[in-house]
Amino acid sequence: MKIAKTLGQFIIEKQADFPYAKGELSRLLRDIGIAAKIVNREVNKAGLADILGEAGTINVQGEGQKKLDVYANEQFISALQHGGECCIVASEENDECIHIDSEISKDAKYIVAMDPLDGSSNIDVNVAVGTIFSIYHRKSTEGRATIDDVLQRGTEQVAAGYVIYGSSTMLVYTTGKGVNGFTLDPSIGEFCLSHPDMQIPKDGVIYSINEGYYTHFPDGVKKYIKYCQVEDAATKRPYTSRYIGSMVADLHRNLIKGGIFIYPVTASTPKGKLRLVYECNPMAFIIEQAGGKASNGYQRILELDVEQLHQRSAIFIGSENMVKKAEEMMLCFSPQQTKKSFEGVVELQ
Ligand code: AHM
Ligand code: MG
Repeated sequence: MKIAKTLGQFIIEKQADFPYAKGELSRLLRDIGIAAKIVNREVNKAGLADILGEAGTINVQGEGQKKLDVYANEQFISALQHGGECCIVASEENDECIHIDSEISKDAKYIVAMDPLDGSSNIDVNVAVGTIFSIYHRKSTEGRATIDDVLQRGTEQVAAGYVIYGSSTMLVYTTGKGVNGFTLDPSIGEFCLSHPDMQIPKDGVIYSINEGYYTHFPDGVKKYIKYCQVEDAATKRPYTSRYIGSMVADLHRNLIKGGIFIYPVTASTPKGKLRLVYECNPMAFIIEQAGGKASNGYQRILELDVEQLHQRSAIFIGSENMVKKAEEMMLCFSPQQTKKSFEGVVELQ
């Protein structure tokens, strides 16, 4: 039987891609991989352990937290604290950044932003959930790292990835040199390289959007949905609608099969729902590295100004030609009123 390459072996092999690096990024990725395995263990037995249900706390977005959100948050933070390569962590579950001030982290030069358990409303019904992470270099050179070190544009990311806890568990990441996917082999407890050099098809036949909010969508989005539904053999329309409600799972499927995922501004979420720092930017980096495109309908996600930790953005992400088509519809039917509003989110006319 062929022996698969493990995540650890792959990371060491790829260290040569960064001649200036001394192994810190490799160690940081390893720490994230370890935390992912621990969270995976708990997610898998969620139905057995007394871990389902509300934790009784409310996060900064005002949403009820599930116990597993809290657990995943603690595991990732603790792995980063013990690893010594990260000086500050920004998490969806914490109002403020978490400084890591331990002795081993005093020279740490990386910043990690993460959504420890994305799509957590799906846990109770055994639907795939995920972890999203994004890694930046610390910019400041002295004293404690600050929020300004975290508020960097998506183009500054040095690595990003996600873990999908699905029918199998996978870790997919990029360091800006393509995208590679690893599947957890539970028998040996290792992530093994299963999807080398992932490429998203330029065209796809899947569109993923919560159509329940249709009447609240901008006209450009409504027109794009109608475009997806029209019969046209040349472009393989009508397209298929698939929406899990777990961004990691929806995007993972579209990355492999081709497709577009849209979470636009809506009447009730006028700045979009998904968060720029730890959801949109890392996913945009991964999808671009796989040959796809990510936009807020008008501008490249990775170039949006980041003003706030929990800033939201609209997102149109996936196969390049599908995103281009959706952008055309936005420009034509929902043109930008102003170039950019405060949070990098466009105002609609
Ligand atoms: P969460 O980070 O609180 O889990 O919210 C993010 C999730 C995404 O995974 C998913 O795409 C979206 O929210 C679904 O939202 P909706 O139920 O409004 O369609
Ligand atoms: Mg989330």
